[in-house]
Amino acid sequence: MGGVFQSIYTQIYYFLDVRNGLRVSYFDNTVCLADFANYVYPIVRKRYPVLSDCHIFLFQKTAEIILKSTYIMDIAKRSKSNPLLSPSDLKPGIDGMEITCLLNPGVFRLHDKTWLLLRVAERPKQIEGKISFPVYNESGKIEVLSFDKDDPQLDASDPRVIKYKGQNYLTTLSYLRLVCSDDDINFYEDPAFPPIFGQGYLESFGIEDCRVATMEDGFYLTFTEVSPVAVGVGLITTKDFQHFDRKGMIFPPHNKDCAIFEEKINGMYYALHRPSSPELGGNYIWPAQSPDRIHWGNHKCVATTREGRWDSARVGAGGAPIKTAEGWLEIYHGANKEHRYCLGALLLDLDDPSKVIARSEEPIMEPIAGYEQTGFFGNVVFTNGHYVDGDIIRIFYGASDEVICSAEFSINEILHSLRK
Ligand code: MAN
Repeated sequence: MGGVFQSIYTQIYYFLDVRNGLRVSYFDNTVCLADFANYVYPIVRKRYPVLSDCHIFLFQKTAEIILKSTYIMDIAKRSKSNPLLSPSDLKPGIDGMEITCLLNPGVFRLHDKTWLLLRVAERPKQIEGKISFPVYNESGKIEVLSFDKDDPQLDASDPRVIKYKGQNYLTTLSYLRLVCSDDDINFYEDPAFPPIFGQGYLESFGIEDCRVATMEDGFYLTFTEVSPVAVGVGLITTKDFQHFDRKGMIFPPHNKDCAIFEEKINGMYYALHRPSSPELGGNYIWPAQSPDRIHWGNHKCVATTREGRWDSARVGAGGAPIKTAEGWLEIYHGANKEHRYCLGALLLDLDDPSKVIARSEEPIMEPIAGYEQTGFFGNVVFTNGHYVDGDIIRIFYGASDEVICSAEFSINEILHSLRK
């Protein structure tokens, strides 16, 4: 019997070899701990019919302990309808362009519907041997720039960004576009709600990854403004998503991933943001305070990257922090040096969000589904929007920087994972 268990354990490790992709083929792309039971135990039973229920129970417990203590902490329950939206589901919003990617939506509830403020990335149909992409020119009109792919001065190793003669450009131009749904699965556009395009020089390479804070005096939209001189955080407010008040850049470069807390704490507004300090420091999460949500101060650092871990290269806030009995819960993204983007959780003090109560050791969600591993930029799960319904957080997320998906977390389950 010992030999049988020996090989079962070998088998567990074999199944758990997530990092070389085996898990995907064995687990039908959407594994979580519960699925593990459904997939693995029947196989073990079939292969070792001699095992009694008691052995299987022991096997199950051992497997769970190994799973919890080693690799799999992915506790996201992905929608069976994923991906919910792909580039071909919408018509391009800019004349002469194609939609290349749908990414990272802001999320809010309005008129009993779920709304996604999608980031839509467009570019012209690509011609053999060239890289062409749109930018806004000085008079605010779309202009297409084009480079020869074999130009020795061109660095096009990253599908998202190119470098030419020392200047960085984005390979697509992003803007924000609304879709809504009655069932969180089928999303459609309402022509009464206009898209939001970049405006002015600081948005001439587009606007990206909008967080929507639903506050008592309206919606606060924070997004990345990209231009030849900077990446910073812009703010737009609206009460109805039909009329918009543009407040300009509220966190200067280099900064992004800004999530405003949806209520005041001790009379002050708070936000998480992600300044970058590449020479001394890095890409870390910082809370800041504000009397009015436009002027921000009292900056502190709450989460740095962790060498050798899943979040070793960059971390950034997701959607608005969620108030729980145990603290403000923030689902954040972390990427390693290979640009593999996962999600983790941070728990911050209810009275003072610059105090960290707990942080995920392992990701609570990893790119393990096929649509999360392959696409415009593979191995990415990235969220900046959700809504909360009791214990459930329904996140909407960009997978592989190409398609829009959704998944659910249990708040209790996340808090439990943080207590270990
Ligand atoms: C950056 C941002 C995101 C994007 C990820 C992965 O963090 O540009 O919009 O999803 O990279 O490419």
